[in-house]
Amino acid sequence: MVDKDDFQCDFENKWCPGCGNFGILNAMKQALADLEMPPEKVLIVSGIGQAAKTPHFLKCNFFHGLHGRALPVATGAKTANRDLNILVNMGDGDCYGEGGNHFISAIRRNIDVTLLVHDNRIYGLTKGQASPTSERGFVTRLQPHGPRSDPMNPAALALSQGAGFVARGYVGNREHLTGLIKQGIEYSGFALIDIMQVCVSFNRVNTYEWYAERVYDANRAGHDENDFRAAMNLVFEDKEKIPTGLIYRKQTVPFSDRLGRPGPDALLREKYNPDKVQNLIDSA
Ligand SMILES: Cc1ncc(C[n+]2csc(CCOP(=O)(O)OP(=O)(O)O)c2C)c(N)n1
Ligand SMILES: [Mg+2]
Repeated sequence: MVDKDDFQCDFENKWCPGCGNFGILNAMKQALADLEMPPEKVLIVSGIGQAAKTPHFLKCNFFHGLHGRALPVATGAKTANRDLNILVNMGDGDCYGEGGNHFISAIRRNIDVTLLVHDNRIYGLTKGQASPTSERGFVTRLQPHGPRSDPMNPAALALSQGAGFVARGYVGNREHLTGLIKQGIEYSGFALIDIMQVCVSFNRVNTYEWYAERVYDANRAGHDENDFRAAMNLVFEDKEKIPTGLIYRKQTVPFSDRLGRPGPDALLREKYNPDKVQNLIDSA
């Protein structure tokens, strides 16, 4: 039996008291334990930012890489070892800004990972600049008039690029978020969970109170996650309400199955042979 505490790691944590990241960390542990995933079968990949520190606080395999580049690393890891359950933690800046192109490519390739975006609408680590999901006019110390650009719509972008699993969670609703993470892990293919995460230090607009007035459970309100048109309508809904839950799900062929390699984890079992590599270099 796998327990939530099996993932407990006592590395010093410097997230601010009240940070929404704690809720995501706890929901991840709960989801992994509920699914009976042994830590040695789990790999967490991240980039750079406060969100990207999440794997430091989980006792399992992890790779903390470059800003915006978590998804290419996850693609390589999954391609080499299909047995790994891979979760990717990225911030809104990390994923939708610096790593925006990788985000689109990962969707189109349908890499078999669960992407958790800690979407706090701000660059937290670098102390509060506007991110791709900040509203136009969102004033920061760097942008006294706010950004001039309109915010990105990650769920709509993911749907438009053919994503087979698109969900939106909220840190203030931990049980609901845990359920979405579990469904994302169980999904075969690329799963996006865009998580409304509160940054208590640098985003004084999108607070717990602000979300409490807007967030609702779309599935409970009758949304059918199998209906693509309904999903598209939902993600363009009036901004005064924020639908959360499973927005869209369809069956897809994951990237590892598209490669057509013989065994399920052949690359992992293949012995490293430097002569073969040298021959390849010499023949170029
Ligand atoms: C190539 C590169 N560009 C810029 C930075 C500076 N930088 C570090 S984290 C970050 C953005 C963090 O924002 P987000 O991804 O939303 O994460 P959060 O801290 O809000 O969780 C930036 C711009 C960097 N480390 N590397
Ligand atoms: Mg952020």
